[in-house]
Amino acid sequence: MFNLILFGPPGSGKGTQSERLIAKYGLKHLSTGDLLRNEIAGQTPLGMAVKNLMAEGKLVPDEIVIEMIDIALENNPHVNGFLFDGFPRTTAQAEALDKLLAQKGTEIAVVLALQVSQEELIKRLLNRGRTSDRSDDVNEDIIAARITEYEKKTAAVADHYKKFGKVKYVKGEGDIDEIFGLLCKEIDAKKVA
Ligand code: B4P
Repeated sequence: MFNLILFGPPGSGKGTQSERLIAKYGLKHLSTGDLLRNEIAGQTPLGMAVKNLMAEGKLVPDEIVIEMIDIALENNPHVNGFLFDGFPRTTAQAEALDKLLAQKGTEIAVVLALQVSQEELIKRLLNRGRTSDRSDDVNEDIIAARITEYEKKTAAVADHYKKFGKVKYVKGEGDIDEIFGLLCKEIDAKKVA
């Protein structure tokens, strides 16, 4: 199994690049953002519980996302590997993921960390807010709250995986195809190693 984490601040291109990577490498895409938005769209009790937090740009509680990932791993026993997008977002989530994968006799092969300036992140998210129905992209205050959550709680996830030498930084600004090429280069290097 080849499991990777696509890491980066909100708007760094995780969702965009994930779509291409899963098509090329045949990985199962697990985006906690998508899973949570599906719960909201389906008006499930879980969706109702997280709706306001997400709209305010705050992270949802660790127990909720860890449980969602646990179920998703159980439901996909025969895949080539997983691409985790937007998860883990806290050190507690990273430790839980490592444990769940170890129970299945596998681990994270690489963490690809997209690097994008704050100015560009805000520009991209406001732009998406104009064309999508994502309530967390509509104004600069909510976007700033998401970036603050990232700095306070999520940036530490890279430090967690750095301890195991698993983090590779990739320039996340510029042409989407070019960034995809850089990500593929890192994955291919890991696959032959
Ligand atoms: P996510 O759904 O993960 O959303 P995101 O961080 O905003 O990034 P996303 O992947 O959507 O955007 P992308 O960078 O691809 O999270 C949303 C919320 O869910 C969180 O705030 C939180 O509340 C909750 N949540 C999710 N997971 C959680 C967890 N594990 N724990 C707790 N809470 C959790 O793209 C952004 C825009 O940039 C797009 O419009 C795209 O077209 C554009 N773009 C991409 N690449 C570009 C490029 N190279 N050049 C120009 N534009 C580009």
